[in-house]
Amino acid sequence: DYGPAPESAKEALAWLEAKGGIAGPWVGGKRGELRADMESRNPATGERLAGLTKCTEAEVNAAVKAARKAQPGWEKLGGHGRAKVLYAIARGMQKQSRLLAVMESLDNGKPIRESRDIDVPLAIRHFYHHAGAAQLFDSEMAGRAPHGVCGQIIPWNFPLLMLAWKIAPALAAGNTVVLKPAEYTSLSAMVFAEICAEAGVPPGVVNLVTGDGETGQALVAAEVDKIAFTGSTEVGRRIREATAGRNIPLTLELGGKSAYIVFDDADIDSAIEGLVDAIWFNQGQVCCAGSRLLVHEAIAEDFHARLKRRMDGLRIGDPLDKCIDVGAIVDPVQLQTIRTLVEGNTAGKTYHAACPLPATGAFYPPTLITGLSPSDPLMQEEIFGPVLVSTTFRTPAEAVELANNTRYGLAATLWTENVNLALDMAPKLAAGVIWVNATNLFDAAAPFGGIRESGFGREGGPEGMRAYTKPAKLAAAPKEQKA
Ligand code: TXE
Repeated sequence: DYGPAPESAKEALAWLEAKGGIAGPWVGGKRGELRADMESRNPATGERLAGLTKCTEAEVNAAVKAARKAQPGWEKLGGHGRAKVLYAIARGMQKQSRLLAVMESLDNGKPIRESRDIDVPLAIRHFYHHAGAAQLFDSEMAGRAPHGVCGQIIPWNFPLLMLAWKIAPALAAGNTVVLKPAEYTSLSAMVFAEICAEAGVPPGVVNLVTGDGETGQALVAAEVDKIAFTGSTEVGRRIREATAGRNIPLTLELGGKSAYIVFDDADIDSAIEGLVDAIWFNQGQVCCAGSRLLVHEAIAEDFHARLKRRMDGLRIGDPLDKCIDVGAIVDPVQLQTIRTLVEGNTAGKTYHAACPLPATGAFYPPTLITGLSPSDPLMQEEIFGPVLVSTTFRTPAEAVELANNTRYGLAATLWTENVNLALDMAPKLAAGVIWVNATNLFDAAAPFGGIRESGFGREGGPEGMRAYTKPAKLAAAPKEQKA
């Protein structure tokens, strides 16, 4: 039970106040300098939640140094030793799950139902899974060694979950990390740092540097041995350019415009519920959001009519209200980006859900746009908001062609009762993840990642673990022979 909304918020805000009201770096097992260079606001109300230290290049380098110092000891602890610590982190997160969920919803604007039932439990599961992976490291990853110090940069849409995706496998493999949370959402990382200290994570094994893109740039330029990034395709490209010529392993998880394909034999009620999850989960701010609906021409009219009725019934409002389906957009700037994209569009037909919006705060109604041509910018560009675009198809071949007509390739969803059709379609779709009669399913044991401009590398599962290792022979080579 998360109690009445104002009570939960009070508790989280009191926690922040007790910590000085500033989210700052966590380096070498201690909080670094707290300065209110920037600030974090609650997007649902506009209220200031905390100040935020924007870490300088010198502070980033100090964090990398702390991670470097701690790495050999962490590696020598061995898989079983590291597993004990990872289990302790997972247990610590379970104990603090209420604080984590409320903090996440305050900071990001996502419905508490989602942070409580999805973000936080999945993040915890990631640590449990990787505790197991650490235990098996010496037997299953024989001949592999950690990279050393990993620089990790994460976005604001799943602050705690992305932190878990990055930190858990890196630690399991014997790396130490310097992670930069996104500027809009650093508060759950602050709670996480304290959980690490209580769980007995040795100082310097986990380091956090708060800040914006400039802090991120400093981390990319620092003496790290691997870089993992999740965020926009544009920044991913810049990181690739910045690291070109440096022999450094890089994984990028970037944007998407994932197709959600509904055939005429689909279970329509389920397909509509799936679509609610695909595009209105986390206000559509999901890299693999099913943001492009492709629906069979024979059922399109009826499908759109039923979808609109369902949209009208969505409840949008205070993220801390347990009955809310759709919360706030992460920041007014992001809200403006969505508005500009949708309102600048003159083609097709736009439908905004009739559900009432709160009078203030960064809210945007669930939106459906039909009748666009495949080359229309809204059919091609990631909107990263609660906006679904829809088009129709006649044959499976046409569905494949439309689905693949994008520069992205993160995910795709197929909805049909004909399993042979699904099995025939799946390999033809240019996407890293394909869901059949389901959507947005994630598991720590299953690798996740994209192709094309959605990035490269996998997170989760054995592939994800492997990305945090290299051949042990290379690790043992003298430094000058490494490149
Ligand atoms: O992302 P950025 P933004 C997409 C989505 C959204 C758009 C912009 O379309 O509308 O990106 O969001 C750090 N070197 N996605 O601007 O800038 C930054 O501080 C190193 C998709 O918020 O990519 C943050 O920690 N780091 C996406 C992180 O990169 C830099 C999730 C991501 O921010 C940097 C988020 C630089 N030069 C946005 N510049 C997904 N795939 O899930 C910024 N950063």
